Amino acid sequence: MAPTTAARTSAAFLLLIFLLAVVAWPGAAAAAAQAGGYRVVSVARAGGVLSARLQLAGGGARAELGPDVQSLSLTASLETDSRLHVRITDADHQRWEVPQDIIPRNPPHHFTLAASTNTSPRSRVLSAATSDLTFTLHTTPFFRFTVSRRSSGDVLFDTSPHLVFKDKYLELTTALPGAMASLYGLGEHTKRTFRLQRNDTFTLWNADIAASNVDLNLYGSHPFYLDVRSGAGAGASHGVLLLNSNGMDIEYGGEYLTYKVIGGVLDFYFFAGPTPLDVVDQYTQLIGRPAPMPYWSFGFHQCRYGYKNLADLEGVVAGYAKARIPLEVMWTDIDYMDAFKDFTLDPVNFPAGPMRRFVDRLHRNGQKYVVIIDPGINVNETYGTFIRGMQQDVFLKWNGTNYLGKVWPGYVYFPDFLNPRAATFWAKEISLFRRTLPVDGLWIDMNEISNFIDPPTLNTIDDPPYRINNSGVHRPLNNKTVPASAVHYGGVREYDAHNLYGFLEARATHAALIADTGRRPFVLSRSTFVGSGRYTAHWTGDNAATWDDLRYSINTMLSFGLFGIPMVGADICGFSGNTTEELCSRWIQLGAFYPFSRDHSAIGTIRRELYLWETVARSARKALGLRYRLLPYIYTLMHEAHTTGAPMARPLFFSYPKDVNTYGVDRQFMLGRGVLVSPVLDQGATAVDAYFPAGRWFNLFDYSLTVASVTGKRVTLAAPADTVNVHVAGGNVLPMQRPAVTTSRSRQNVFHIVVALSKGGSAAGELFLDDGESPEMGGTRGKWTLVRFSCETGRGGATVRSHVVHDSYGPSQKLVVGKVVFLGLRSPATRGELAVFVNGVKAANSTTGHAAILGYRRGGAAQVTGLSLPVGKEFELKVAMS
Ligand code: MIG
Repeated sequence: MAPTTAARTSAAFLLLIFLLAVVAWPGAAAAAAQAGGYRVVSVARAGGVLSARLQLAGGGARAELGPDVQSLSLTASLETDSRLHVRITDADHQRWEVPQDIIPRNPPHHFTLAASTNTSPRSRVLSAATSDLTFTLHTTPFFRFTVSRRSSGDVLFDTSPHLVFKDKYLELTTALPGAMASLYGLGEHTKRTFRLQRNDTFTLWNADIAASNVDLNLYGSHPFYLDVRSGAGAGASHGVLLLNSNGMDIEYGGEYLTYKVIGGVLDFYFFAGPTPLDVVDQYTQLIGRPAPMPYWSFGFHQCRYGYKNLADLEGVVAGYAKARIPLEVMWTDIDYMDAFKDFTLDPVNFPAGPMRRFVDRLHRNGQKYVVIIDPGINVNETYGTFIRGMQQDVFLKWNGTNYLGKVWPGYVYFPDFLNPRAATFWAKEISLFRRTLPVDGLWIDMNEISNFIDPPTLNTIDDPPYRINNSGVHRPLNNKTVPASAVHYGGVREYDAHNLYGFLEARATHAALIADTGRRPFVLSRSTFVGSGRYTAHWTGDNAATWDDLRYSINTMLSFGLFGIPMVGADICGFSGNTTEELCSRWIQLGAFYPFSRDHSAIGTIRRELYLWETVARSARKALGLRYRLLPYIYTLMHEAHTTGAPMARPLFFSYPKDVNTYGVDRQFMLGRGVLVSPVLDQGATAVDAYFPAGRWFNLFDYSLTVASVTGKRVTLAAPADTVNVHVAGGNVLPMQRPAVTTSRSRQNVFHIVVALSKGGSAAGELFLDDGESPEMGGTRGKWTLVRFSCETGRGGATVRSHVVHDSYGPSQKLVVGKVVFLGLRSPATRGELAVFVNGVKAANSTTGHAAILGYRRGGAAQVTGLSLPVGKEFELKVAMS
């Protein structure tokens, strides 16, 4: 039937206004070639939630990708004073969404702010007095929306009218203010820079692709970015999450960002900031706070793929002891298993009895033991784990039967962790195994899921019409994983849940360890998703022993801090390929400051335990020595991460958001607020070009004042072979402790407080203490102590005060501060005129025997030693200058 004249006229009219819209919208030039777009047919507000119905207009777009969804529903709600939620989905059909138990969400109409709306002929504005975010729904001529910052008027998100919504293809573009916006996140990828570069596509589809490949989709999916704005009000930051587990390409063009997603819904969360720390706080409030990690996990870890037998392991442990390099945790890769079957031991090379005695010995020595497990369960009628898995029917299905994959043990079935029975099965297997070998943590690998079989692509689920840029060459979804058409518990398609597998396995493993040990679990997962930090640490996967990968490890580490997975590190000395003495030496100098510090390497490559070269051993002793001195500070950062989401390893701009020069810095990073690590990242280099934001910076190895500047400054630092540059910024108090070869010993040692004074003469910091292994960290049931330190300087001298915020951890009364080091103290008029007062009483060597000032150096380093101040008791220590 021919269309009526009226219909033809209105279609022509719509096309005209669409073209006008395209011209009006700045980033729309690229989109102009294709039609697409929706009209707003109704808008309503109820209880602070704006709802709208959108109707397809303009004849649809990209017909080759399937028919458009005719009618969409949109809801926008200001869920908290710093979080805006915008969800767009099919108005008439339910679609796949990330399950509530993975990321619990507020149901719409609940817990939203009392918002108001303003209506103009062209738009509808949702805002609230307490929210800095404003949502604007534009109705004319086509639907689009903007998110802006009320306080500055800055437009943060500005969608194009070119919205595409099909069953297997969603597309949305937002305009960005070019170089005024610095973006970070959108992982997991190995990138050459931490700040995202324009004209790049970020593909998210979990894959077993070695991290040594730059720019490819790797093991995890995190569709979250942090946007830091320059210009007036520099440093204003916000975050954007697209909560969606389907495969996607995100194209970043500088002036725009386009999401091309192959399923689910458009579920956006905007986090108002305005500081970078605020953004991760708000983000982890939604996705879950990072799990506390046990104290021991901040010690140094040694691993290798290819340890031959128990004697080999024992030799490595002995090698560390002999070299006096701290070794906290010994690891074993798949080599320990009987024919690579999970929860078994190779009876010849890693026999149960001797292995048990080995682990007991490690434990007696204050050391720990961690092993790997893979998800694939060998199909083998004589294998207990397999038999029990079959009985409990826990495996992933395909075409009505268990999906048969292939990994190290040969043919395998994969536990379907969407099935609650799988978590129960898994917990039982872990518990049984721990009766044979009481491992302290578990390393879960290959959980993308990695499959040695390439399943055939049979239908449009395995091979949808839009091919994301999988593996950089638009490989089918099934490539080296289970089929997208495999079916999980509840009928969920692998197509939708693929990116969740690692998350679910980590959750099950975490729960299993808590249940079996009653202690704080340590889980290390290769594959991750939004919220995985609630359960697991992450390592960056298979890097190569190259100088490039040494460098890029900082980018990935910092990205995972943004993703709410602060416990992260790369394989120190490089995984694949042969490392060199120099590379390994520089790598431990950097890796000693990864939150998760582990040396690991691939089978068939040269060994790289740190004691194997004298120069590497020297670097290790020096760098790890500082790490162990800093453990109280690092562990306090874990508590901060757990309570506020703050990354442990952070980009410089987290501490100096107004300094735009920091936005591109990725060859240095900070631990917490105040410690700056400036490693050597180039072969042959014996100096480092380091950037120091304004302020005073003191070298943490020799306490010298390196920089004092009212502006940011580039400085060339000497970095001889055994040296890594680590500085503390004036204004910080660092709790430190005398080091030891294990953390259980260093934890008993005397504390040293380093007070790095700002130019104004003040400093602050805190110390968190607990037993390091109770499941809860802080909180209402836990036993813990939090002490805040502050220092003020006046004409009379400098006074350090401790304020006990909370104290239910008994040993805080026995552990003592033995030394306070002042950095940047104003020089006394004449030498030797410093006096110490402890809680108002003058402490002199001769009279009290308790405190003495040892030396005063240029740059203002003075130390007070011989103290014995219980950590859990408030004290005041004054250094007076007469
Ligand atoms: O197919 O378990 O990323 O750390 O050593 C390789 C052997 C499987 C990949 C991990 C790597 C580990 C290796 N694994």
